Amino acid sequence: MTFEQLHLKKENKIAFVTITREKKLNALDSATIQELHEAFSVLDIDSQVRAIVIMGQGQKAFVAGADIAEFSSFNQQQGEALSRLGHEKLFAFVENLSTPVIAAINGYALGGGLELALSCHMRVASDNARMGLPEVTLGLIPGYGGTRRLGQIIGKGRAHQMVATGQMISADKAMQWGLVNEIYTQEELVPKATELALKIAANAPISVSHSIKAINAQYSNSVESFETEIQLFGACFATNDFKEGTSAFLEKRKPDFKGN
Ligand code: DAK
Repeated sequence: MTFEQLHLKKENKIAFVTITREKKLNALDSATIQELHEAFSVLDIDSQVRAIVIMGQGQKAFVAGADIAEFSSFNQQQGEALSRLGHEKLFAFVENLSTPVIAAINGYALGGGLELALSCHMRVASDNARMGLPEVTLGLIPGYGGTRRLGQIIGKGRAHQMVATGQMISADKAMQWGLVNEIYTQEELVPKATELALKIAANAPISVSHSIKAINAQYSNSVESFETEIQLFGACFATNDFKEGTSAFLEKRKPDFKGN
């Protein structure tokens, strides 16, 4: 299986998935989302793979968000439809895999990038990592499950703060808030994530996969919350502030939001 946007390696029952759009800070475009879906689908049924580590290429970013250039011209229907597709192909898909996925956050994890990490079963980070959901600075809200999963992991009040300010937090703060399980130096990050994966790989695979299902079941009693997010996210695409926010980013200037 060959990929254009990913690199895949398997070693000692661990699979390593690296997103290779380093020049765009590994931003998630639809081709990358599709490839991730294919890679995770294949790895999840590979009996030789007991845990998966995902990271971004380079030292700067895990994933700096969904690809703003790709969605800046979308309308409400397109925004809503693509949010739904993203949930199915990647975000809910990863969360519900039988194989545990560890996000090794090696730099920026922003917007859809942080949402991808939130979908993973565990998160470890390098000490230079910066995490945030900056969607409100673009005239959007998180559209890939962030409004549900962030609060589940760090608590409602902190989730409101991160989403409403759109500000990034440091690796230290993320550790303090329980957003990541461990922090390591950049050099240590992948070896330590591998160590964690190997500990999981030594355990009974069916027990591990059932434990994922059982833990997820405790948090998924409200299917409607994703539907609410999808519809409100789509509605943002009908606003002038969304056009202003994404244009300002692409034109490298500050947005001037008018509230309509
Ligand atoms: N999308 C597209 N390109 C991006 C990008 C992104 N999210 N993030 C970075 N890049 C590109 C930059 O445009 C630049 O490209 P060139 O100009 O070199 O061609 C290159 O990556 C390097 O970035 P910078 O030059 O900006 O690097 P700096 O070190 O100066 O700054 C930064 C790093 C991470 C602070 C900055 O790049 C930044 O603010 N990036 C954007 C962060 C962000 O707002 N992320 C998006 C969050 S919103 C959707 C579903 C979900 C979503 C949207 C739609 N649909 C279903 C339609 C989710 C939205 C989000 O994720």
